[in-house]
Amino acid sequence: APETEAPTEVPAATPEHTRTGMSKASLKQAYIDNLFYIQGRFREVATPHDLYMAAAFTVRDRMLDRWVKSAQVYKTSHARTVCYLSAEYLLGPHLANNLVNLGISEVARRAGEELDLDFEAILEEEEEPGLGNGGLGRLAACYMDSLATVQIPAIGYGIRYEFGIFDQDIQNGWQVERSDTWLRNGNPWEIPRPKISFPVRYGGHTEHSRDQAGRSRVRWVADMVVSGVAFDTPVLGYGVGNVNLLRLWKAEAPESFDFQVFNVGDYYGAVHAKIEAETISKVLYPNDEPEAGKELRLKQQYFFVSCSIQDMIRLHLNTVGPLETFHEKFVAQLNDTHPAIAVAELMRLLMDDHAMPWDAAWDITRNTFCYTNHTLLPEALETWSVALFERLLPRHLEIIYEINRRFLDTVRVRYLGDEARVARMSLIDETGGRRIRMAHLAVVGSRAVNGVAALHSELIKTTILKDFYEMSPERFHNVTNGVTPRRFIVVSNPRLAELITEFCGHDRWIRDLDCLRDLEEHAEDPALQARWREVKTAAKQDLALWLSQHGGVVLDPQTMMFDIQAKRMHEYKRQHLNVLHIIRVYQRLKQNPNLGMVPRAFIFGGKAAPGYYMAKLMIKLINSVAEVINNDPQVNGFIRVAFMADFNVKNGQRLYPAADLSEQISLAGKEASGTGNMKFSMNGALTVGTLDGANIEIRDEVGAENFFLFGMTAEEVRRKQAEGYRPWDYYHGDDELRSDIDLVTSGLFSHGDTNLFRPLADHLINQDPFMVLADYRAYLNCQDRISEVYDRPAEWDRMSILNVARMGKFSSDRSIRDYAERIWGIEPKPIGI
Ligand code: GLS
Repeated sequence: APETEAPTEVPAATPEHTRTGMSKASLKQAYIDNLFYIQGRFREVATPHDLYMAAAFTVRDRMLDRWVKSAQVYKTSHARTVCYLSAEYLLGPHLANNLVNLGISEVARRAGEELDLDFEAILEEEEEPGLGNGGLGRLAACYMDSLATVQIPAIGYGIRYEFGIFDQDIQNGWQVERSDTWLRNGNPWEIPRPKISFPVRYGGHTEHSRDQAGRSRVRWVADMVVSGVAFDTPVLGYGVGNVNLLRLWKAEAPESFDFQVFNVGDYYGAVHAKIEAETISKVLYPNDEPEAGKELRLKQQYFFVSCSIQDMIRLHLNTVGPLETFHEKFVAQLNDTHPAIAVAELMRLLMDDHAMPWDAAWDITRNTFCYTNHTLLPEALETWSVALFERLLPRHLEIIYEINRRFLDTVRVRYLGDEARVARMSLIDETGGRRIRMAHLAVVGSRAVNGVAALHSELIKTTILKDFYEMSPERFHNVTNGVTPRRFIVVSNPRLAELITEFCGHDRWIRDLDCLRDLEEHAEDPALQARWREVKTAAKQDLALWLSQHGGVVLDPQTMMFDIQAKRMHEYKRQHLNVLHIIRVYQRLKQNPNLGMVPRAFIFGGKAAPGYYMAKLMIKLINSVAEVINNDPQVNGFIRVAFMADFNVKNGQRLYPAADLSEQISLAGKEASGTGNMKFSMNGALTVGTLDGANIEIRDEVGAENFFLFGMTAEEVRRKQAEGYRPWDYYHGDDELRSDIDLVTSGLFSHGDTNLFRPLADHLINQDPFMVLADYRAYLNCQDRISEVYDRPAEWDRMSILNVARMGKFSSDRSIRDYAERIWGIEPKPIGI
């Protein structure tokens, strides 16, 4: 195409230029070409999806250009590489994020305008890969972004689930799950690598023998084999040339048909085997459900771990050479215990396939892995029955037994006669049915163990891993979680990003979030405050418009405080405490319609695990309360309640910018870190929160005076539980509390049905495992204080600005630098543009 742009544009485009050039002209030409050559369409007949695909390919070409260069540098320099092993990656939409990281958002937008494209509609067209449940999976995605940005060579390994986290509909107030079909229309961001594929075996038995040198050898004769095929997604860092690799495995039958079976005539048997193989990467398991009998889940874990370790060994043999230096080339981070079987798998491959003696193999293994714990909740600590292991992974069970035998011997020598300790530390839980403790396997097989926030890392040492900490304290660390400011400020809140850049006088904060401190000096500047408020109100308007179009709730962004709780539905996160506050305000307004109060919109979002009854009932309660309040003209000028269906990354990006108040109200000691707390605060929301997880550090950073604290400390919780907590006493000792709970079961919110919410109320009054009643009064008092401050805009704005200014610590870039320096021992490998 003839070049008609300004002289600064590239000259007459060569094919190379239009394929990868960053000028507006190149982008336009590339877009048209991609629409034509990849989608087989021209502008006039293209569907919205065609238009999106062409945009995605145009962006992807520019990433691949950098990717190839990164791969070359990494390979020739034998760069030490982080392998992040995670069963979940909650990636969110790629297109807008990749445009930002490439630094071409603006020019692409202008190119789109000149092509008469609706840019927003194209972005909306993307289906997000929801390959994770919540915080843990999203953290993995943030870390992939930061690894590339901080220029650390890395591979993220995981599973290419055909169905990610379910889509949530709300019908009659209840959650209804729909299967997520994100791959239905194709995924332009991934590159299939059919030639990078590994066999993964299950079942069968082992045969022990001796080789000619008299060394013992083991052969595992499996009875099922599937093939793991790599699908690669490039992950580009912000403003750098580094592109890392996210390699997700898809399970396939080794051949399209099993010819042996086919030849003896069992055609349908062969087809069945193929289906069984493909089932392994079919669907992501929702968490918060009983683990019982989920054989497929264990198969999934072993599947992606085995493929990943085999791939690492292949890479090592191809580039570096002898496996004795494997741990110098790679460090493998276990994202929770889901990939913990990797410890036994690396041992197996080194010993059985590469004839390495136990001690050498163990040395390498122990120096390769590091383990991150993400939860203290007992029901989330993975164990697998020995019987299941024996059936599915007989060789691994032998290896685990041997690891355990050797390990427990060291425990015995260290703690003479303390057999109770030996039993507690064993990899096998012998109480009840025999079960393998995956966290113990992960700890014993790792060189470093970390929690995800300061409090959580301390609690690990005093509770679930106390014995291990006492034995080797030097292996325990804390790395506080972080989130990427690219996605959670620049992409989701461009107005705020621009305002920050204007007042800081630079945009360095995007890669060095500590630079946000430059805002502090403007915190009381009326000019900034006015603009700050405009930006917040505009985001609230966007959200209000969206909510009114999706679900029909009308909120007033001008007058109402937007009070938002968005996260998975779980009793420990205490959405019901929030609801009790809403009911209290409602009752106050009914008693005194002239109550002068700050109008509030209470907004919720979050999925419940399909099998978690109480969490689903909480969703129903929120929607039922919403229905009554929103339709009551006596109060609905002051309060409204909205439940945003299908909280995912994309919808989260609509919520974070619009929040005035962020609800982080878990029972102290239960939320390992939380990361939503960081996303809200980075977008100028003030937090109402307990001293739990990263809330504590957020409060330390932003200043106690800029944080609304309430509730018991983890230590107070522990003491109260030890003394015997009696929620009944709170219920009877506080008239307002009793009246709020009684209103839940009165039938008001359930069209006269007094049974519907009875299980929830009874559970609170009688058990209340997460101490909602004990924190109720403190929460209400705090909320009253919040309303008062909100009434003083200059004070609120100042607090909001200071929250943003002091969020530097919570960039995932900082977390990754912490890991790199303190845990991995790995240096950046900068690649220029
Ligand atoms: C989680 C924790 O519950 C969160 O507090 C934490 O922020 C997240 C990432 O570390 O990990 N653990 C878990 O099993 N799911 C989570 O979201």
